[in-house]
Amino acid sequence: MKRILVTGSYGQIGTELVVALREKYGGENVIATGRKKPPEVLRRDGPYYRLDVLDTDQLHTMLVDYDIDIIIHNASVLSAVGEKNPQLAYRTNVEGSYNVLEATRILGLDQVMIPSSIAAFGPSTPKEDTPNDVIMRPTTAYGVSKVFIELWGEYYNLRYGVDFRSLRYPGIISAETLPGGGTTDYAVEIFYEALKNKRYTCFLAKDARLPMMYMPDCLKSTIDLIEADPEKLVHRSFNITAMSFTPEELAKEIKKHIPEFEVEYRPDFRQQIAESWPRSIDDSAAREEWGWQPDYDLSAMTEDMLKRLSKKLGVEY
Ligand code: AKB
Repeated sequence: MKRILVTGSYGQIGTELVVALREKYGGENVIATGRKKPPEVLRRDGPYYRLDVLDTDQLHTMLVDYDIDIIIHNASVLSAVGEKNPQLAYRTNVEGSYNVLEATRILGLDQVMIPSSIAAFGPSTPKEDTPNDVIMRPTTAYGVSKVFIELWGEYYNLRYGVDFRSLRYPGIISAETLPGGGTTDYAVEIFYEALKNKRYTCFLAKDARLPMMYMPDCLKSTIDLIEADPEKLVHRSFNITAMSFTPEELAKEIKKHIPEFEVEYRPDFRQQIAESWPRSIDDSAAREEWGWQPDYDLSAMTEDMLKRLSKKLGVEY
């Protein structure tokens, strides 16, 4: 059985990914790490430690002491926080990922997975059905850091045979842990506000269409790519998507379940970030090379989100 270490385990994706990995590979084989206090769900079924990936000694020691085969490096500063503090985005995303790739190379780990994002694309990228291999000139600190990760990872794959894999996540919608500091965060916040207050003020324009994915699909795609046969991989960084919608379309879908729900649109600086990203994504490379297939569309995701969140918040609708 492979032993996996996950960084950024206490974030939106990390929390649910560790739970899913532990179900599949066994609690003791999945080490959760992060810099915050771990949520209860991660303290129950397996080891958890404080780890700062900028501390290379600590990183190498942990990888050796716990006999790690695969590292999934989820720790990242997202787009909106990155625009407020580009230097922090550089240190965390670029230096942190460099340290993880170096550790993988030096220690000879079996595999390293570092997520990328639709933010790796920029205003000069075709916006509709954005192909896997296309011009990438992002205009955010976060996007620039993601291009570095993809290119450095692919370089290590070619030069040293490091088994680097990456997914360009779209906005991820989930009911367990809130996202922090992204441009697509509205698509999670809107559900909380719809259930709690029946009102939401959206920080993106009503027609800001972006690619999105529900958490169960995010987990499935991540585990599928980790397990994909390396012989079949032509690419190392993959577009991935499940749906694309605007805030207005999402609000309309929620209104089918909560008719009194009202949304006001007050775009802030995040609108400009959204405008620099693709509106829809072509993920045919992922489908062809490792059989990617999403399960949730907008209506299935909305129904499930409302069901789970209403239970969690103790609110009827
Ligand atoms: C963000 O909005 O910054 C992230 C992303 C799309 O990578 N959710």
